Amino acid sequence: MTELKKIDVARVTDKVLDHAQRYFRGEGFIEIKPVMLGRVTDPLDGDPGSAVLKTGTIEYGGQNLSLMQSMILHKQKLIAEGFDRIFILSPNIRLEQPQREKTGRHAFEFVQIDFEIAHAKKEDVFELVEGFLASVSKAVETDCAESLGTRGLKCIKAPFDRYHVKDLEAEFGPDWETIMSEENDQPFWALGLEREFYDDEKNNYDLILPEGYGEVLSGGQRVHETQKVLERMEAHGILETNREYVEFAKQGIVPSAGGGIGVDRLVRYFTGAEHVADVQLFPRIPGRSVEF
Ligand code: ASN
Repeated sequence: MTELKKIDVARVTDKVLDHAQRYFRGEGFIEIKPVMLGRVTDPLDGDPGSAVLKTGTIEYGGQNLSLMQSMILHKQKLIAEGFDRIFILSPNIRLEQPQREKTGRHAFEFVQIDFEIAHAKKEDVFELVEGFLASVSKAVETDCAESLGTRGLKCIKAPFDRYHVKDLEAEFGPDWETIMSEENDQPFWALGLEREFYDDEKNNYDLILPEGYGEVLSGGQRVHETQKVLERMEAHGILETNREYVEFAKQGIVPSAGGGIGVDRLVRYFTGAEHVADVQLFPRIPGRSVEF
């Protein structure tokens, strides 16, 4: 494959973002502006897929504020306030361990298409995301042919297969994600992963891209029973550090489901790039120094 030019990466990224905004609006969502600092953020607790060294913080105006690791808690707050279907092009900072460079898909600054649906179940999310992936891949193939060069994109066919992680682990061992991703030529859902306190243990999911590109979305039906939320937070040792969320939970969480789609990961798959660094105009890769 010829070397990917920055302008080609930018064109494919532009197409993905443009399509996402059209698609989600067409499905009845409204776009919410991102927040980048919060009194709380996604603690990324209990998710073996995450390996952050620490949460980035700044002190300002006498307050200690966290850099947004994901807007999940803010999405839940809006849902509780009566919002129904929301999405955000959400910039996140995750100070990942330097070894994450080797995965080819970890960046410490990235944007996700983060969405949440009030009173939804996992099947609602599957249908929404399958429709998005099938249509965005067509849009990229048609409108970005020049940028894709010799990269032959497989036609994405919905619905995607669904597997339980327990079964995948039993068959392939702890490396199931890599093995299955490499063996498949269609995306597939993995269900029931070990997760952060806010995700239902049984009804959470990852979407894994084919051809070795790995995870592109994580999400779940959210735990909404106050008692259960508090128990899970306590078990994860994060009750004290998330007092504001505890207060929110006590007032009542509205059930919802959602997820976040990593934009760079999707663009990496579409372009066939070797590393996510190759699809970031200003690469932010764990273990590498920032150049500009
Ligand atoms: N955006 C994801 C979600 O909504 C959370 C994450 O990025 N860890 O579940």
